[in-house]
Amino acid sequence: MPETLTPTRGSFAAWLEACGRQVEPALERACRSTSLALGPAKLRQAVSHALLSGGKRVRPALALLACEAHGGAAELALPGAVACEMVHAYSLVHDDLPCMDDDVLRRGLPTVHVAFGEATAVLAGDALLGLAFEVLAAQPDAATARDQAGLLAAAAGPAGMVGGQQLDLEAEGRALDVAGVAAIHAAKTAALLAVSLQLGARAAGADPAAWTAYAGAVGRLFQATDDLLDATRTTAELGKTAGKDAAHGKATLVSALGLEAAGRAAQDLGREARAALEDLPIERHRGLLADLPDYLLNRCR
Ligand code: GRG
Repeated sequence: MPETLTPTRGSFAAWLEACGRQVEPALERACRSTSLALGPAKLRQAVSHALLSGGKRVRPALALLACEAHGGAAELALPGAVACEMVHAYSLVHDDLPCMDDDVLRRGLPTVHVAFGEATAVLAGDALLGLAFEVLAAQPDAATARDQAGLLAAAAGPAGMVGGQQLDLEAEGRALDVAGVAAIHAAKTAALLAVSLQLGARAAGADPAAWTAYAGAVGRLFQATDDLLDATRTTAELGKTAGKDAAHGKATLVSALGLEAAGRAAQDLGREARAALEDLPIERHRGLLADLPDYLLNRCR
């Protein structure tokens, strides 16, 4: 059995930190070893700004965790981990554009369109999406690459993240009920978080479908806590503009339920995730996966 990245400590925060030591160099390597290295200098800089300027790296950490949970070596999951983070970085660049959420601050730094101009920001997002699939395609095992590419494309596309963003835009200024908000969360945010776990499972040769319930609940919990953070934290704490959801009339868990009930709904999602964990056919890391909902419920950025 391969050595684990960390012992099976129950703290997801410690896991995230340990993963960073593998993920950050892998992201840097991907910038050097893909066709990005052949692109124009300004585009390379904009992509690097989007991809290498911090971030919690939750999606890569989930990919590595699911792979190890099935007994696979963490590095087997690195291509999927890098691909998910590239899609995530692209979504943030496009989400921050003036035609979308129009934000100037991300991870405590100017957003890509502020630093490099709007047109280059659009192209940097486009480049990151292509690079994600380039990274998957470069894997030696063709069946893994094909399966992971299909899963990631579905999660990122019209029935997943991009479709969720469309629903999110259409919901601005409208009073959605909690089911409407949950549908947006499932597509806009949960799909990519869930597929991060699923790509990790596939890297270990396991069936990604087994993760559907746990991963979906964790993904929706992630956006639920994002809604709560936006309503309760400061811009300095978040490294991105706080209070934007209310200012833009966004349909969120907080707008649908109020702050207290939104907190309770988030707790319910945590319970849903822990219940789904019981059914996962994994060999290890149950403690870390059980701690993940608590990490999300207690995070402050
Ligand atoms: C295709 C033009 C075009 C636009 C697409 C896909 C898209 C725009 C937006 C995706 C939706 C989106 C940005 C959802 C937000 C998800 C979310 C909670 C992001 C924050 O993730 P964290 O907290 O961020 O992991 P860090 O900075 O830590 O990586």
